[in-house]
Amino acid sequence: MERKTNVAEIKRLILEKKESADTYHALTRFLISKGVARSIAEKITLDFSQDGCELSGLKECLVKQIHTAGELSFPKRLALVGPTGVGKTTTLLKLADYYRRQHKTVEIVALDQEKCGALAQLQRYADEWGIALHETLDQAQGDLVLIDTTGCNFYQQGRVDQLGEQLFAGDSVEILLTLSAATKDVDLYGAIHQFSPLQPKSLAFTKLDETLASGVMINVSAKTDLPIRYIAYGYPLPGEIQLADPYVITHKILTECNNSEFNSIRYLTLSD
Ligand SMILES: Nc1nc2c(ncn2[C@@H]2O[C@H](COP(=O)(O)OP(=O)(O)OP(=O)(O)O)[C@@H](O)[C@H]2O)c(=O)[nH]1
Ligand SMILES: [Mg+2]
Repeated sequence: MERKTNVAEIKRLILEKKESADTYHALTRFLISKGVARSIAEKITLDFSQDGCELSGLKECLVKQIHTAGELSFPKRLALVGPTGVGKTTTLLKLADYYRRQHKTVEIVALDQEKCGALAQLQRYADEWGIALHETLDQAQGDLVLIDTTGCNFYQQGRVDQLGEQLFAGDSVEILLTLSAATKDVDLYGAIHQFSPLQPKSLAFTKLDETLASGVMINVSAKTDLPIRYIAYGYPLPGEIQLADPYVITHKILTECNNSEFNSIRYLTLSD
């Protein structure tokens, strides 16, 4: 029968000073079960063992792998682009609320004219918060102009170029590539590759509440150059949005979803 490992077991092994294959194996398997790619999990485990297997050092071994972007500079025109349904519009509204609470002047541009109801949703919150909503880029101004874009099937020829033409017609716009943490690694890399002509500066990860494998964020950080700027979770609005912090992400990976029910689900991915 598959032996179940979790962070409690790893702690026990370390505290018993079992600096043996058992501890390394348990840690590697635990990280893989959290969505961390095998090669990266093994690297973290090696790093951990070279640091003397101190439990306090484990966090640092993960933190080192996560690249974050820090706060935006203002004024900024920020377009949320990404695959369909990942939470671009929702995250835009979370950001509008987050920054208006910090007394930034925020305006919204609704470029998604395709999705039924998208404009009405934005209008509702713009009215509630008393912020301007535009349907084109040229009129928008303020500390932060947030631009909602149409979801893009990035594997479909021409879709990303079309979006680029729409976004780069006017003043300079910074691209925030928005991705769901509940997406397979290969499609996360696919999105990063396919959207690269738009030269995104940073990433927002959404739907952290809808995955047991938030370790994919480590994979993306380790394998691509794009730093993570925001993490978002929860619905309905206001939900939760935070500037990405490697310690917070590490804490989530190590400690969340470790109860027995979630462990049984996650460990299905490890059993043959
Ligand atoms: N649980 C959870 N649901 C979310 C989150 N963000 C968005 N959603 C939900 O995901 C669905 C899609 O969200 P949207 O914000 O419309 O996504 P989008 O990327 O704008 O979608 P398109 O414009 O159609 O490409 C909605 O049902 C949202 O409520 C999140 O962080 N957690
Ligand atoms: Mg949308």
